[in-house]
Amino acid sequence: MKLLSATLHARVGSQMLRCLVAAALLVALAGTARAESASIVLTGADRRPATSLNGEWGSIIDPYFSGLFSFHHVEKKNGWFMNYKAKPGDPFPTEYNFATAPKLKVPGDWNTQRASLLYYEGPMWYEHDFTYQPKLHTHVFLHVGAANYRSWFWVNGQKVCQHEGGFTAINCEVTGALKPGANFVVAAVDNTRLEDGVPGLETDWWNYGGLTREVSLIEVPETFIDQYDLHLTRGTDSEIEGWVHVVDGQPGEKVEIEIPELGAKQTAEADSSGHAELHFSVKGLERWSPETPKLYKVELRTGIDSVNELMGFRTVETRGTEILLNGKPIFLRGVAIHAEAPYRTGRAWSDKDAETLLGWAKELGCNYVRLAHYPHDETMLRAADRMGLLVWSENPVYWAIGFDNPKVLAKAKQQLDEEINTSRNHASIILWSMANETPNNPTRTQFIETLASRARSLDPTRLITAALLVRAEGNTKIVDDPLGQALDVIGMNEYIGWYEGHPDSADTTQWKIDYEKPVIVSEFGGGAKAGLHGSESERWTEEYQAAIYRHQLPMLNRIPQLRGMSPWVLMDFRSPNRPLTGIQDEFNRKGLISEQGQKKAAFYVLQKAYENHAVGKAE
Ligand code: GCB
Repeated sequence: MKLLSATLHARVGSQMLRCLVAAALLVALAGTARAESASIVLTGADRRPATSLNGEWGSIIDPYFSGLFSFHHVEKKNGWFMNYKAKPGDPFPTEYNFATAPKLKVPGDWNTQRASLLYYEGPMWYEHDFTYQPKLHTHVFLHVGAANYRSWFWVNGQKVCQHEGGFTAINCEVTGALKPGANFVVAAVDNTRLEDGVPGLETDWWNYGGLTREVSLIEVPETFIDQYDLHLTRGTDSEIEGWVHVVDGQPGEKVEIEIPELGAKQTAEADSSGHAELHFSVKGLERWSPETPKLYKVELRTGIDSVNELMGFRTVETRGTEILLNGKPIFLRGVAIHAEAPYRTGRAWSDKDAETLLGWAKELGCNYVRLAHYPHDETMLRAADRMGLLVWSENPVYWAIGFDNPKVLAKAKQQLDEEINTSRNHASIILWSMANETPNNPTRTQFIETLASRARSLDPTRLITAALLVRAEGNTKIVDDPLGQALDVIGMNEYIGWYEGHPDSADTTQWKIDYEKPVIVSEFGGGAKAGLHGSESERWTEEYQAAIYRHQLPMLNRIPQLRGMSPWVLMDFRSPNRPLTGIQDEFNRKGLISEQGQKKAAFYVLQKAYENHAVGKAE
């Protein structure tokens, strides 16, 4: 790569000269190269023209964290790996070389790319060469869809940012670090589980590490739109409201929104903080719903910056124990989904992965999916918008994390902010879930209440939920977790017939739910190995799993507030908690479909129930 770009430059000398002049100008404009800056949120990053940095990246495994935190090395500063090209006069022999190191595909977790990395938890170094020609009056961001779990980035040896959180996008400004011609980016990604991480030390999914989502360079003008929110006003079918935020604009900077198909055009002025409020009426709007997932082209402009969005408009609210979509009660026929890639396994990230997973949900008869247990890739949300699937999107607060640690709260808040600010324009998302199955104690309750009010203040247009645990007294299941007070919709998980009793235990189960709020049974289910057949009383057979579903459905109908369900889970997924040889082989087998796409008997039980509207109040 380096050689190639050098020859290229020799051949196009005059172009090179132009580049150098441009670079000089750029440096003059930017002052000295910018110091490391925090990652920012770029709403609709996937709608902007981008230069892909996907492909083969050199990779060096660093199990002792030597590159990050080496104590014996003179360069004690973080990241000695990043300078691997700056060798002249180096007193040390080169002990690392990305050019000769094995490659990893980006995007992609490392675990499923090399057998020796299946269980690896620790830092991995990545390097990629690219050519770039700086442009005047342009900010450039290194966009990383997600890197699990902590990540550090350098461009041409200059640190550009670091990030924590494995499921939200990173946007590092790299303008001052780029140069004309050959450039290189180095990333350190560490998937070590942390006691003060979110999630924490224990989960029931594989801790896939690496640059798991797409990587690109995004260029925006000097004055640009970083975030926006447009939605239909609750209680109306023709009022659109929201805001646009402009970076580095003048007070009074004009913002324009156009929805050509509706003949709607609206302008607003940004205040001194770059915030422009919008509110306008449209005629003839077709509202987005699972039956009519109508998306409009929306153009957002300020100065020479523009974002071409694709958006649906709908409202969601609760009334008593109802969930109303566009003012009408809806029952959420759903299924829970992990970001496990169908067929090839590993972390899902592509359009194809999204189309396969959500295609199966549609085939099942779903109008809704619970995207567990962390924010999924933007491609999933775009596909849900397109295919007409309502979405529950979840912050990775899972099981027992460090609820008493303010650092953990700050991390959970940061990931929630990133999730909401990135994904708030997807019509498909109706629920923000704060957490999954957390222990009932006051410290936990306060922690999650803080998140819930944060989510409400960021986005008052959606419903707040969490998957609660259920307790039992004899045959009665009780939902009285005080956290329910902070939620608009109560999610709850139960495993009758699997972790307790038998499938027919559901026949005699009674429910006592202390909240007059809509309830979603966010999980139920049981394991089966695809192709393993036997009697209904034999665990792990498809018949046993199907029996769980058959007995659950009438029981669910005895919950008066039941407004939705998302059985666990659409597809088998990899988890180190599931070692049973010959059956699980490190896969959670509660899928209705195996990771190789084989549908199990329970798939058809649920499909039939959804087809016949056999569960839930008729809409
Ligand atoms: C749960 C968790 C989910 C697990 C599932 C199971 O309650 O929310 O992440 O995978 O149970 O299979 O036990």
